[in-house]
Amino acid sequence: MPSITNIKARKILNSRGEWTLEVLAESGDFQAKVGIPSGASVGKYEAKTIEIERAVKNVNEIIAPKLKGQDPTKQKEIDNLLIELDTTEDKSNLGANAIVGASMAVCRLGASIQNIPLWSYINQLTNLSINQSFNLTELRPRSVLPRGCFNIINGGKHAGGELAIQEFMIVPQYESFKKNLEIAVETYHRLKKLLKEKIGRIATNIGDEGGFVPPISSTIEALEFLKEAIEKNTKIILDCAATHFYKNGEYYLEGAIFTKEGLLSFYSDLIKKYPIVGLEDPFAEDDFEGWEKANSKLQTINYKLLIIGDDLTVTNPKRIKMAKEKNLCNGVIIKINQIGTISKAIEAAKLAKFFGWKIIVSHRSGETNDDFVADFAVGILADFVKFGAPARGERVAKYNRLLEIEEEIEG
Ligand code: 2PG
Ligand code: MG
Repeated sequence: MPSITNIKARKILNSRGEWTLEVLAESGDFQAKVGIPSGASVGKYEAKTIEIERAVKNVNEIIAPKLKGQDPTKQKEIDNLLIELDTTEDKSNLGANAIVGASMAVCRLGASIQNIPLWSYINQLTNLSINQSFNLTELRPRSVLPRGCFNIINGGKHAGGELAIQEFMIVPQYESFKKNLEIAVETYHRLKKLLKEKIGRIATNIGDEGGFVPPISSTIEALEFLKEAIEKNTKIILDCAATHFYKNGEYYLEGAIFTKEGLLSFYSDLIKKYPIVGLEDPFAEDDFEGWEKANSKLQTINYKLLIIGDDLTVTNPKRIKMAKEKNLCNGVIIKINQIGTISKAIEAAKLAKFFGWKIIVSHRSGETNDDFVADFAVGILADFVKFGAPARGERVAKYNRLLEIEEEIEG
């Protein structure tokens, strides 16, 4: 039986110039390293990230002694140990950043010991833990990779601009990941040219996720730019991140105050006018009434419309179940660090799949060059990924890895 011989954390910088964690796991000659992402628009119900020095210490002094000697290929047992060691519901004792670092590093170590690609190893973990009653036959590996959602205009907490909507994502509709990436890149450059011609060079500055930050405050104006830049076979998904412009039952955007009904009709006008196929976090994380309205009324305009939980569901099986019971969404963002372990993130994704929802695996706005999340998305058979714009090193690392996996799978 292989056993963990070393776990060690150190601090490194992320894409926003903030300190984050790098965790190394070793088993004899095998080594695996991961870099930990962190969010800026963080949901209230996410597992809690703690201060970096404490997180490093917790890995080195509390987690490492406990994991040494354990079998790194038993991911679920490792993750259960981490959860027991922390004891809190929100991972605030040891820190979600410390726990997820150990969980991801051990996962990558397991793949390298088994000498298989990380995506394939994660696919095994996903299949092995299938609850028979789910009957998820589609969880077999398939050759189609997730479809990319490319965030090419940045607003909200990811930018120093005036747009309230956080992410304007384009979703080219071809089968091949490579083709979709090519289209996204062409569109990105077309948009850059348009912004420069119509507003000036200042409009081509970029935000945390590599999308442009034009000096405009109108959602419609941003969508008009997108409409002109995209080709016919490209759709749009918006991450509204509405929790972050919500206060005391009302929504503050574009210099106006919206009631729930007002915001709903704002969205329905957008869906009628633009090729929008998904709205992420259209209402605040606790505004269930707004969510329920969005998920029951907006599909009358486009029956395929995805209402996607992120801050609402936080990759937490309990929140996902609650959202299903209340009929709040039909799609879900999966972020490993929102829940803290690989096993729980897989459980969350499988539960959502069982409900018939679409799965979108996501990066965080603060990233490292680690491409773990690309393998994770393929392994759990996500429908979509969102890793930001096709620009900036920490974003393209993930897209480049997907290109490589597609070539690997297709031979
Ligand atoms: C989001 C994410 C990623 P953050 O809201 O979906 O784009 O942002 O990592 O800042 O929470
Ligand atoms: Mg989001």
